[in-house]
Amino acid sequence: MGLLAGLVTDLFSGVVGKLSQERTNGASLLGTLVSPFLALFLTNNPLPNGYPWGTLTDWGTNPYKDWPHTGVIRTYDFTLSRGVIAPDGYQRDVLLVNGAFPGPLIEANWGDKIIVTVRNNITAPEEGTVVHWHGFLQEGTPWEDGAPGVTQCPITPGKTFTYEFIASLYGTTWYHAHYSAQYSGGVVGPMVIHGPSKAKYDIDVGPIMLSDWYHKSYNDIVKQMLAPNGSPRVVSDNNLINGKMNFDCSKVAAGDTKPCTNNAGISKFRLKKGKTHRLRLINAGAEGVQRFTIDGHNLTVIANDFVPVKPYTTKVVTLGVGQRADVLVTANVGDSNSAFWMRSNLSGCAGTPNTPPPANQPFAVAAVYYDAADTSKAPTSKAWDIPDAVRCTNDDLAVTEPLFPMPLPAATFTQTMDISIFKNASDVTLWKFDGVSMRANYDSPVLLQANQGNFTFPTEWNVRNFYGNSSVRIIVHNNSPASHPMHLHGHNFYVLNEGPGEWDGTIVRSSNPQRRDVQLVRPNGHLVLQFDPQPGVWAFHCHVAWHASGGFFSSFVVKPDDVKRMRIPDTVQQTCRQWRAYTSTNVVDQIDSGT
Ligand SMILES: *[C@@H]1O[C@H](CO)[C@@H](O)[C@H](O)[C@H]1NC(C)=O
Ligand SMILES: *[C@@H]1O[C@H](CO)[C@@H](O)[C@H](O)[C@H]1NC(C)=O
Ligand SMILES: *[C@@H]1O[C@H](CO)[C@@H](O)[C@H](O)[C@H]1NC(C)=O
Ligand SMILES: *[C@@H]1O[C@H](CO)[C@@H](O)[C@H](O)[C@H]1NC(C)=O
Ligand SMILES: *[C@@H]1O[C@H](CO)[C@@H](O)[C@H](O)[C@H]1NC(C)=O
Ligand SMILES: *[C@@H]1O[C@H](CO)[C@@H](O)[C@H](O)[C@H]1NC(C)=O
Ligand SMILES: [Cu+2]
Repeated sequence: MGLLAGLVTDLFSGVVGKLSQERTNGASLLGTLVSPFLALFLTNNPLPNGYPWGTLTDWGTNPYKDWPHTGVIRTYDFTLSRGVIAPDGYQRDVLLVNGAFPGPLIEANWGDKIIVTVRNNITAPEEGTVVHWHGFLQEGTPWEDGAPGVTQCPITPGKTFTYEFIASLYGTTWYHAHYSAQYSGGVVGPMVIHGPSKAKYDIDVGPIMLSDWYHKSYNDIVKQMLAPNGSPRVVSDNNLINGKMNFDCSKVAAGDTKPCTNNAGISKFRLKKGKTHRLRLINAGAEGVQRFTIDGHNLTVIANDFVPVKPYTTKVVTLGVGQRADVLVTANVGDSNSAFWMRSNLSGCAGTPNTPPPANQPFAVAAVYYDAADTSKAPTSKAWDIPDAVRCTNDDLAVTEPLFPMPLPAATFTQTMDISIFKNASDVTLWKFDGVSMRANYDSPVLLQANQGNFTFPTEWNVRNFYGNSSVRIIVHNNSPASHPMHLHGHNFYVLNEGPGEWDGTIVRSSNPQRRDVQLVRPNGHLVLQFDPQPGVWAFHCHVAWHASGGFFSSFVVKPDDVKRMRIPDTVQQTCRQWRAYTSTNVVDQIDSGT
């Protein structure tokens, strides 16, 4: 008992952290008690009808057709650099956005324009980079999407690229590097787009980022995984809430001389007794499925990804990588001195019911304090007792109903895409998606070639052209014993059904199916989705960083005639010219698919 009790005490006793916030998270203040609540919206001038979005609503406005034209611009300057921090007490080399992990919050109102200048200051050694704005539709601006080899060339070390796009959807999302598995090394940050909400709440607690965490660099992980006879199974070392958690330093491998501090410090949150709070949950990890709870509290889900839903109450929210959930939590459990554990567990999702999670330490905790609670004391609450029957799937599609109803249109084309794992002739384990293991060409993005009117692509780019189809159905067959968070850029897709084995042809609530931008396909199961294309070239891939690295990635060309007519700003071509000039004198070791 002594050993186990010792371990539990270690992991749960970082309420007064042993390391400074600067040492654990650099310039980030997320997860500390000085991190402010968010305003319900940013003050614009004027405010028609009292809101930046005037009379538009989340229940009566079709957000794919109509959004506010605020004329307001939100400008951010990001510098990506190497740094050294210890998010869980184990010190390692990371990549930081403006010196912070997680990176700075981007905040805007629905309909604002967001302009972010990204400077690549990743040196010694140098790396290219690209930043993706997850979940934005990029209507008319697919070149701002940030997918290397798909929509742009990488940003050369020392150079900048300025992204400009309209926040035409609202809710909770994140940005992350999309170059190799770079984002798992630290290039991630939250985004909040304020918009209308039929569900009422008093306080916006802001982003809560959940992420598995690795003590090795992404470069070492990918190289090991993609070595001859390497294992496709990557195991994380820890699980973080807003970039923070403790680690049991006795678990550090013998011979590893990196400094490690027990009880580095966990995240803390403040709730106001009697008030209803909005929590913005984001799975910003590389691989693991998160199961999020707060002891004793119900969670009322009001949005999945960028899609407001009819509120439903649950004790646990399941999030695959890339997924978000906005939940309301009312602080009405106990008196104002109460404190509770917030928990996020990485779930064992590979195949059999008792598969251990792909993590050495899968249990993240944070402390939640009501107004008058002593924030130097650890909570003593007990975890919800939740049956763990289905751990690799999202909430039942029967309960996740969009607030703004949209009936499923007739599909004009159906494409089946199989997921499989194989060994290539060099004994390297890779993924195939619809028969191809993808490898991007950093020098030649699909979008720029398509814009020239050339739609003949090398097989290894794994491009599908859907021409003028108005609604495309995709049947994903998972012939692998792992679950995969499937993500389509530039769209909210309809989720028609998902389950084990083969699809039986039935559709869940065709009058108004769930829409979102990431959905889990379960091990050896199926996922059926459909999307109404908007012109561009859009990545469709598994969001597990390691699987995408192993080739589990495709791109969709849609409405090619419109793509040909697009007038792409010269800065996009300039980024390619800079990159080609750079790579003509520097060897870029493309260690994986590129994305
Ligand atoms: C660029 O990165 C280096 C560390 O690699 C850092 O010392 C320097 O401050 C960074 N520059 C900027 C402008 O952030
Ligand atoms: C949680 O929700 C359940 C079912 O809706 C309800 O019976 C229960 O009282 C709620 N608990 C709290 C603490 O609000
Ligand atoms: C999370 O893990 C804890 C053990 O630390 C367990 O008590 C709890 O039931 C788990 N929660 C879920 C939702 O699986
Ligand atoms: C197998 O895949 C690895 C990693 O992508 C690659 O470096 C190697 O060239 C491939 N081998 C063959 C024979 O295609
Ligand atoms: C179209 O692009 C491919 C490379 O993706 C190239 O091999 C081919 O020559 C190009 N065709 C034309 C007509 O330029
Ligand atoms: C839909 O896409 C398929 C697959 O590329 C193509 O064969 C078909 O012609 C497209 N239909 C229309 C109406 O463009
Ligand atoms: Cu995957």
